[in-house]
Amino acid sequence: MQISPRTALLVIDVQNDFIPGGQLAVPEGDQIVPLINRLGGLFKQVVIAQDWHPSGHASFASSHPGHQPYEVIQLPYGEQVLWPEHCVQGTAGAEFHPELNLPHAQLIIRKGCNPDIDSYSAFLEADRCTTTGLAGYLKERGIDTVYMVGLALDFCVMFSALDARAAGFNAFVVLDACRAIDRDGSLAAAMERMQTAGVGLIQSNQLI
Ligand code: VGL
Ligand code: ZN
Repeated sequence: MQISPRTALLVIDVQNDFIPGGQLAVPEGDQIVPLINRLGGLFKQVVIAQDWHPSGHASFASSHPGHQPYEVIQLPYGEQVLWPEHCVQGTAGAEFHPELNLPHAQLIIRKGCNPDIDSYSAFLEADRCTTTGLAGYLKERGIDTVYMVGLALDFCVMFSALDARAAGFNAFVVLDACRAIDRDGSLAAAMERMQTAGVGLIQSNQLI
C-alpha cells in the first residue's frame, strides 16, 4: 500500500520494562519488534512514545504504603491501577528495546513525567486535561491519520488511539504489531472501546 505523507506511525512504549524480563513485562512484547521495524520503513513520519516516570511516581504501588501492584485506587483525577515500578527516567528499563530500529523517527514524546499524574496516552495525561502537545505537533505537520503499534494494546495503545480520535485524527491500530497485558478482561474491554470510538483495527498485511 502507498502510505500518504499525511500519515504518521506512532510507536508506543517499546521499552525494556515492558519486555519479558522487565519490571512490567507484557507477554510476547519482544515478538513485535521486527514487525515494527519493518512497518517503520513504510512511513516518512514516525513518532516514538516513551513511558518516562520520575522515581516515586503516583502510578507505582510502592508510592502507596499498604497497597500492592495491580490494585486500583482513587487518585484526585480518578481511578488508577497501581503498577510495579517501571520506566523510571534514566534507567535501563526505560530505554527502548535494543533491537528497535527506527533511525528516521523525528520525535520521541515522553509521557508520565508528572509525579502526580499517570499518562497512558501519548496525547493526554490521566487528568484528561494536560496535553503532551503531540496533537498540535502532528496537526502543524499536516498529518490527519495515525497508525499505532506497540505496548500495551489494552492500556497505552488503546488510550492513545481513543485520544487520537478525540483530537480529530483518523486512527488505526495494527493489532499484530501490539501485545496486551490482559488483566481482568482488559483486552476485550479495550477492543470494544476502540471499535465504538471508530478506531480502525487492522492487521499489518493491510499495510505491507
Ligand atoms: C503502560 C501501564 C503503565 C503501557 C504504561 O505502556 O501500556 N501500562 N504504564
Ligand atoms: Zn507507566
